[in-house]
Amino acid sequence: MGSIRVSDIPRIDKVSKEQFLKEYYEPQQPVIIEGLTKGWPAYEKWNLDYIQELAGDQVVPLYNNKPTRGKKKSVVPAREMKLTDYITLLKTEPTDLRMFFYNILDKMPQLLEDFEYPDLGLKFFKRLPVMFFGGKGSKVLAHYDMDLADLLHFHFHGHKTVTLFPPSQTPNMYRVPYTVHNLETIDMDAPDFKKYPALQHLHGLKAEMKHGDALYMPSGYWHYITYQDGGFSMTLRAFPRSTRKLAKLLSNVFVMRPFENVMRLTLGEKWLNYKEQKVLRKTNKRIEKQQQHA
Ligand SMILES: O=C(O)CCC(=O)C(=O)O
Repeated sequence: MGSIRVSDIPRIDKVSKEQFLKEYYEPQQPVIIEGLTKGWPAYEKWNLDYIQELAGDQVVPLYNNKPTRGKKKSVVPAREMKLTDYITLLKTEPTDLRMFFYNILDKMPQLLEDFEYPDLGLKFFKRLPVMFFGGKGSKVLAHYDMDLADLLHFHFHGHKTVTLFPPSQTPNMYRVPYTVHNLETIDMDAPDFKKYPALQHLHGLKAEMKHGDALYMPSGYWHYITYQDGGFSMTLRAFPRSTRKLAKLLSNVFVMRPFENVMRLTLGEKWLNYKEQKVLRKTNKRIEKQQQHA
């Protein structure tokens, strides 16, 4: 066992549009902007009690930390619950139950009055402001977003730890073919370097996000998250503008994902095992060769 090398994600209080574009967007550098939400009503209002009051009656799909196996689609809820009961759980005990990609526009439009799209030069896709909820101890598997959007990720209520890796480190992440996540058997907090030697070559960026923090996650960045307390976040996204990334976005969403779901539904476990063994073998062979030539 070991631990993955990390440095701190830089923190700033404020940033102008020009400075953001030059120092963060163009070089694709993550940053936490602490002051961005301070003038928003959300900064004062958004906590678990407020969401419980606002939308407690909704029945919501919840996902746990266990990967879906066998002849099932890649993303299947573990259970459904009334939001009010789920939030009570978040406030009172650890749970691995999470809720994700909950569209504010469709599900909690009142929240739109509490925040604004920051003027940072990003062209936000305003149809998709989405929320994520997690219980104390819940984990989000290392992945990147298949739409390759530049993301502004805001956290509310409590703390969570976020670790990022740039797209250039994908060869050492053990990405499962036809997906955007890495091997589910890897524990990124206590990685087994004997079994997964490529992880020793990673160098991540880490931060503990607190209420109101805004994290800029550049396009294609891997993120791995552990909730330290029950809490929630909101992500605003700006789709890529380059033709190469747009083509990749379309192929991820309309070719890769449907293909993966068909293979899962027809071959199930056989398909999953084949892909997992393939990435493990291929990555470890490359690392072994590198070591022989070092
Ligand atoms: O914080 C979470 O629960 C997940 C966030 C995430 O994966 C995202 O914004 O893309």
